[in-house]
Order: sequence, then structure tokens, then C-alpha cells
Amino acid sequence: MVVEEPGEILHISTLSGKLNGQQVVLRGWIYTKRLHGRLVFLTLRDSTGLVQVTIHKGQLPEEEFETAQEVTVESSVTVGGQVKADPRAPGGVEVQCTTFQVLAKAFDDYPIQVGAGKEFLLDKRHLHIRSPTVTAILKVKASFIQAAREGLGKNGFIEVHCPLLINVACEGGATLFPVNYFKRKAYLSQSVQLYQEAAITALEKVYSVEPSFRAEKSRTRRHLTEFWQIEAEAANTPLTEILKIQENLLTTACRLVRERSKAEFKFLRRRFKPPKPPFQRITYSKAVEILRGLDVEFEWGEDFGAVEERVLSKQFKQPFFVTHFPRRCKAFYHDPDPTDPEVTLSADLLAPRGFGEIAGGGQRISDFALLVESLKEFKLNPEDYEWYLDLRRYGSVVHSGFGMGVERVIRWMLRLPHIRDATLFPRTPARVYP
Ligand code: NSS
Repeated sequence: MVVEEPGEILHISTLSGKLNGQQVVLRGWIYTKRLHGRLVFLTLRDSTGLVQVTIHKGQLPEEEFETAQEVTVESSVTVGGQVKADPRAPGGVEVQCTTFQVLAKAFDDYPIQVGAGKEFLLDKRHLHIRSPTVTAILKVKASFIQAAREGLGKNGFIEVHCPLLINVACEGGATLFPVNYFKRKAYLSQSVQLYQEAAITALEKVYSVEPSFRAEKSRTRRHLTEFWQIEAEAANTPLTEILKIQENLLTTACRLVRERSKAEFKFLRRRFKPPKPPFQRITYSKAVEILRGLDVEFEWGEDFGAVEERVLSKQFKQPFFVTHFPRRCKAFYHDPDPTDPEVTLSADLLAPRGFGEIAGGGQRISDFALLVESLKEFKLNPEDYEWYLDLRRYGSVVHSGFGMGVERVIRWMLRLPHIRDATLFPRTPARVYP
């Protein structure tokens, strides 16, 4: 079909009562259609919102009216018409159609219907992402990443782009995805931390926004096998400083997102108050004490699971740090606390009100001999980590970093039922389609 190029095409979000009486052209997809005698009511959708389009027989050529009567849901169309202020209409305006062109008529069996089940919607995720709810979530996510980039950039962090095909584990071998790399052993990255540790000797303060992969069989509302992290690493920076950087990043980014994504928060009916610094800091041992005080049986030395994080974070109204985790429940690279080598200079950032962990990090071992010893203790082969050991041989400095789980933050901000709701196409143990 050859379609004449119309004049300037407006986005739905630019329509308002101020344009009352003006002629506009919109391009989008049919969201709903209702026939009512000589009238066709359509809801048109574009990337910026929804608007009602009313089509009166007699106000456009007969042939175009018939096309509108027969148009199917999700057809792509160009609509011309007059803006009419209507306080009852969503958005305060409707468009009275005078020209109607179909760019591609959709098959008449659009599979997504009101009341579709969760699994079905996940099978049809490639279509379901068009729903205004999903669209709003994706916009908030983009806004958060952009705000985080701005915040880190302003603080002198330089964005680096690290490999995702890697040769050694950062976060323990159990969750590595193996890749057949031309008959050699390679894996998908769990975290770009080790590469960032190399980059800081050149750039001092670096960050990345990148996918991370974990072959985690856990089917929880907080785990994906592919998720995004904002990771940062800084030279000459002890644990206390990296906590301030994280605190600053989260508060700044949340404030910016709240300001810039007002329409999305309103549409999703989410009230979200950006957190305010300083965040409370408690040690792991103190957290264990709190848990035991709440009748949770817990052995010192274990890592917190979903239950512990939920119970603990219910005691807080703001995000908070848990610091100084025992050596044995954290990865090999965590620096032991010189005043108590049983624990590490590590920290997790937990979101309040039952939510739990959203970021993890801490101070890294910077001493060569200590790092070799730690690798051996964790049953890792120092030979595999040769390049990483070089960083301690040549120009080692005290340094710290963290990784913030983007989908975890979005789930918390928007109170989403499941972490997969914060992704375009979720990847879980049961799902690599679509
Ligand atoms: O394993 S972490 O706690 N830490 C690291 O990967 C460090 N190497 C980061 C660093 O210091 N540069 O993961 C960091 C965050 C964690 O707090 C969660 O928010 C998120 O990444 N995360 C996940 N999100 C979704 N699904 C899964 N499976 C997942 N695992 C971690």
C-alpha cells in the first residue's frame, strides 16, 4: 500500500486543551475499537500515551470511514483530525477524525485479551510490552539508568565497557554459564568488577552499565539469570567512602527519576518517596542480633537468604547498609577487616520494608600475598587469575566498588510483584523465549 506522507506528525503527549480546534496528524496503533452506529470510537496508542479518536460517518470520505469500521486492534494507522477539549476524556482531549489511513492492518486474532494469565503474557511478551503499563515501567528503568549515569559522571566516574565473555569467576563457580569458545573454556560474565579493578589504575574512577549472567536455579521474585548492573570502582577509596558514593548515587538517581517520570508514577499509581541520606549502617553481627531478637534462627557465618532479608529490612524505613560480612559467606576478593580478620570490609545495600538487597560491594584485597592466599582458600587456581594478580604486583592501591542490580531497584521503586516485570524480555531458569 502506498500512503501519502502527511504533514508534521505529533505525539499524543503533546495534545492538550490548548490545541482545541486545531488540525493534527497522529501515527500509532489501534489500542481499542468500539462501533456505535454511525460512530467509530478508537483509542490510539503511541510511545507517549493514549488518546480517544472519534470517527463520525460523514466527516471523512466514505471509503476511509469503512476502513475505520473494519480496522483491527493493533493495526498501525495515521489519523488526522481536529483536537477537541473534553474534560471527560483521558488526557483531557479527543481527536475528531477527518482522515484515516491504515499502514498495516493487523490480523484479526490479536492474542492478548483482557484477563490473560501471567504465563501466557510472558509467552507473548513481544506483544505484551506494548501495554501502557509495561511501557511506563520500561521508561522508568531508562530514566533511572540515565540519572545514574549523570550522577556518576558528575562525580568524576568514567564509563568503561568491559568484556562479557570471560575466563574466570568473579562471584563463585556455581553460577557460571559456560560458553563453548572455539573449543576453549569461557563463561558469561557475572560482574565486570575484576575488569574495572584493572581500569582504575588508568582512570581512577570508573563505572559500567551492563548485563550480568547467573546460572541461578532459584525461582524467586528477585532472581533473573540475565540482569543489569550499574557497577562502579574507585582507586584510593576505602569502604567508608564507597558507601557514601552508593548512598549519593541512589538518592540522586531516585530524586531525578521521581521528578522526570511523574507521568509514569501517576499512571502506575505508585507513590515513591526518594530516600534521603545518610543511610543507616549496621554490621552483619548486629543484623544477626536483630534477627535473633525477632525469633529468626540464624547461624553466624551464613549469608542472608530471602527470609532474613525480608524480616531485617522490615525494621527499616530507608535503605540501609549491612557491613562486615564473615569471610566465608562472601567472594574471594573481599578485604579482611584488619581489626577482625574473621569478617570483611564488605557491604550490602538493602531496600526497606521487606524488600531486601539491591546492591553489594566493598573494599577489595589490595595486597598480593593476601590475594593469593584467599584464592587458594576459596579453592580457586591462582594461575587462572594471573592477570588479576598483576594488578597487585604493579601499582596496587586501596580500592573499593559496588554493583547495583537495576531490576531490583526498579522493582523496589515501583513495588512490582516480580523482578521479571522490570525487564524487556525476562530470562529465568524456565524461560529463554521469546
Ligand atoms: O553478587 S553481587 O552482590 N555483587 C557483585 O556482583 C559484585 N561483583 C559487584 C561489584 O562489587 N562490582 O551482585 C550485585 C547486585 C546484587 O546486590 C543484586 O542487586 C543484583 O546484583 N543481583 C541480581 N539481580 C537479579 N537477579 C540475580 N540473579 C542477581 N544477582 C545479583
